[in-house]
Amino acid sequence: MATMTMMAKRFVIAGLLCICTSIRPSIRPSIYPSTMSASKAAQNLARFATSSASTGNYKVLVIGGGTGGLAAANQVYNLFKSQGQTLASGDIAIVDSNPHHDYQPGWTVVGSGLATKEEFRRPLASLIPGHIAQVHGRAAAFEPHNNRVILEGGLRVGYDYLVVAPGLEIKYDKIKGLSSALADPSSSKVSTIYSYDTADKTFDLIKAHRGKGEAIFTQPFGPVKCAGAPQKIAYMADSYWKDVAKTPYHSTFVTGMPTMFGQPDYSKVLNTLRQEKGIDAAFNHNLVEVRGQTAVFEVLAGDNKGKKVEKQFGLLHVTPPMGAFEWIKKSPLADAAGWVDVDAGTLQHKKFENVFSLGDASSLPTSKTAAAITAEAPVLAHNLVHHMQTGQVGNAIYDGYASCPLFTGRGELLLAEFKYGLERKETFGSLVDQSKPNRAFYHLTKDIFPRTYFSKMTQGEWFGPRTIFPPQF
Ligand code: UQ1
Repeated sequence: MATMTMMAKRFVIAGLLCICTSIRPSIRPSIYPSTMSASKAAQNLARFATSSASTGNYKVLVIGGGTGGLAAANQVYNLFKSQGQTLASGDIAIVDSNPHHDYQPGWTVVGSGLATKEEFRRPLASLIPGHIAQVHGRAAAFEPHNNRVILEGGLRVGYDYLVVAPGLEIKYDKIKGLSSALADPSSSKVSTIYSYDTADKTFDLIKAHRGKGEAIFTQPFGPVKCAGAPQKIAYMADSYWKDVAKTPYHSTFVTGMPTMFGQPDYSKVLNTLRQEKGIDAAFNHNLVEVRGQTAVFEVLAGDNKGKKVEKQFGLLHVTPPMGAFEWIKKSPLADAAGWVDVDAGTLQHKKFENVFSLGDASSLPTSKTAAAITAEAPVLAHNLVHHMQTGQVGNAIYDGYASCPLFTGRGELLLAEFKYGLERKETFGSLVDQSKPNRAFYHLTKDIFPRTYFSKMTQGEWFGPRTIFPPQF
């Protein structure tokens, strides 16, 4: 009977996964109600169209061709189109000098030896449709009072509306000795899945590890993108050594944070899971130096606060500290921590009404994940377009939805989903217990999401769980 129920649940989830991948969510008018007549809207648009795109003044300028930038640029374009007011080719531009776009959630899969890093890389230009321009440059400063962005090299680009989505900076240099240890391809036993360059080195090290010395997996104190990834790779390595290589090993998760995960329910589950797997842990221990095969940690809390602890390792997986880009930090757009200071609900800048932000660079007090973008981008697009058309920000409110699909081993994944206030907001919660790892979610994340990402999400045609339950703005 229990098996029957499990089979029925699996059947329902499999059905839902099919729906997820087969629905082509053409922007439904019900999601984006037109609030004014087309002619009125055209007049308002003309008010903002200060000069043609070819002179370098764009109606909507998007900083960053990453997950947030691509989703936002396309959703703004698609939204106008759905209202019968197609923007001219080049009215929207994306500023990015990167020749590539990487599906970064895939790097855990690469580090686990289950895919190559090339599978998750595309030429950036191939993801930017012809009607959206690409400015090949790197933003270096903002002049929001003049509606201008300054690029490296001094070029000034004007805009009517600005979307800031350049991501965050990985601060390798905050850990002494880390950069050189990572760069060393052979002798060093140090790697990270947080970089295209070393994601595959991670699996090389895991494969070569024969239990000689402790395997240490670190997480820094402070925000990092995909905050579950530091422990995901520990579980995937554990699973490889236990089930595939069948080698003896001893591994430890050493984190600068006080708990396994920010959301307390999932944190409890993950801590139990970690203990069951026999992975040791040290909390409030922040990696500060890598010296040969010695890792130095600073203790951040408790009786030993401020003390340094040294640990020898046979393998070290580092999650480097991360933070806002310095050029954003010193700009008028930044909050005290350097994030782009936007309203947590509307995604509009708190001081400059024609500036919006989403993703890792934003001050949104939620997890920095690709899944969060699925909920942020439609809110941003609706509110920005409404402002272009009426001079008032729209009424769409982001609830903080973010998700962390946590690989807990080969063939199992815990789908953590939550919103502001760390309240769980589970898509499949009425069908399955999302506080337990599940094989269907493993395949959804490993096999289906990457395809959905490149075919739909980067084109502004994917709304995550909202694809099934469309938002009502
Ligand atoms: C999602 O939509 C998505 O985009 C393709 C992901 O990949 C980056 C995700 O990891 C998650 C969790 C979602 C959310 C969607 C559902 C159906 C839970």
